[in-house]
Amino acid sequence: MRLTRYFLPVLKENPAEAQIVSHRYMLRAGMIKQQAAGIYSWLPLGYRVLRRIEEIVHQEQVRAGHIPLLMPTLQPADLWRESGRYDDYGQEMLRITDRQKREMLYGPTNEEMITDIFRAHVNSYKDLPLTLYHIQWKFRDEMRPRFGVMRGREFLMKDGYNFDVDRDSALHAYNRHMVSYLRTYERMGLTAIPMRAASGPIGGDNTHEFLVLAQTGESEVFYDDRVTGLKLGARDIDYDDRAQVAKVCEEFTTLYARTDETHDEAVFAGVPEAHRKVGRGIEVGQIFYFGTKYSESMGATVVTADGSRVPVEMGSHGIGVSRLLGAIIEASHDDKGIIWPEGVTPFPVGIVNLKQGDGAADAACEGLYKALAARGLEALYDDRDERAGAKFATMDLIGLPWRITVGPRGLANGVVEVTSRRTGESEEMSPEAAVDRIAQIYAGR
Ligand code: 5CA
Repeated sequence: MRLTRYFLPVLKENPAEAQIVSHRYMLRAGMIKQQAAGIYSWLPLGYRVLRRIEEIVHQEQVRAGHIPLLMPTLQPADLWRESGRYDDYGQEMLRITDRQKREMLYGPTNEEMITDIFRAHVNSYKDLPLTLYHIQWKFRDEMRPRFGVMRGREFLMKDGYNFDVDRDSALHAYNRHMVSYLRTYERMGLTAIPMRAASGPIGGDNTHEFLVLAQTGESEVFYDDRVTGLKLGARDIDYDDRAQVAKVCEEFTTLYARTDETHDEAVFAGVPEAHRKVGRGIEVGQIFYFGTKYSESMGATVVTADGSRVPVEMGSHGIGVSRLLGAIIEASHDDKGIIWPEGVTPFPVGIVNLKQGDGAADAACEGLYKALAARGLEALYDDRDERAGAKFATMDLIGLPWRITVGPRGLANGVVEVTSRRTGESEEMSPEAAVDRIAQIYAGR
């Protein structure tokens, strides 16, 4: 993408309404625009990151054997009357009446609708296990929408629902989600710690939240700091292997890590003092096992091997897709701007032309741009007629992890400069070597 042809409405001033760094940088980098309290347009740069995050979520869900579909944002109120949640949900639910005077709502979550789909089409244990998920906009009329996309009213969520014939299978589905989430967050450059949590309006007795440690997080968290060193890494997971999946979950949930809702001082006191930490965290996901709460009230049953009919065992599992942009920025920035992890960056690399209009510099930039494209890498080429300082400031603000700087002086010696946004370190090399270097960094992504 050539910057002169792009739409990147960068702000020079700090927007007064933004209280936390991620919100500030998302506005300044021209990623989002507020349209109403807690409701945002996703401008091209923000939309690219959002799509990238969605893609990673999809890949890891499919890898775990879960199946994507898409349910609507609007739902009939009657479904929610069946589960009893229509009245329970209170003012957070946005209620709408259509022209036929039918009561509708903008879905805050989809347990009822997915149970309705299930009961219409599945009848036998032979069709199980089944996990369906979607990535869809939700609406919750939050009392205090704030911090930009962190606590929006309209927000993008991945929500998945497992259907199993018995409790053990449903717990395996729970564990599968935990492991797939660990991998999802790691690919985004995040350490998200599963913490024992409370279930709230979703219900159920087994639930974990995934928290990214950050001073600006809304949740108070209590943990043994050795959990922050756990990594799933590239280990090979067989999602059908119940024992293996359970073992990974055990590894990640044995050390003390809880939110204030489930915190227990007496148990916490058992953590060696040097490792006992109290901090704040951003909740980027939550998984629930709730058994037959919805299947019983809504009549979603299956015939078992012995011919009896039982309500199906369920759980639901969410990732805050739009919130993740804020969480990633909170975890990865400096005073100049965002530092995108390679996994989610809107563009893999930026090209800065120090002297637009100089024949050699322009030709070298074009050459780099095309050579990168041929390797499947879309660079953001700053081809504006601007001072070098302004170009660097824009690149630093929008946070592309790598920058190639091209100027007449370097070119006279046959080199360009490759700079890491994270470390600030630069290295001179030939344009060909620069393309190889960037391609190598992103190989296998
Ligand atoms: N049905 C279940 C799981 S599918 C559910 O709704 N879970 S949830 O309430 O925990 O939401 C899932 C995730 O969505 C949360 O972990 C959080 O990351 C994100 N989320 C929730 N509310 C908001 C909000 N107002 N703004 C942005 N993200 C939100």
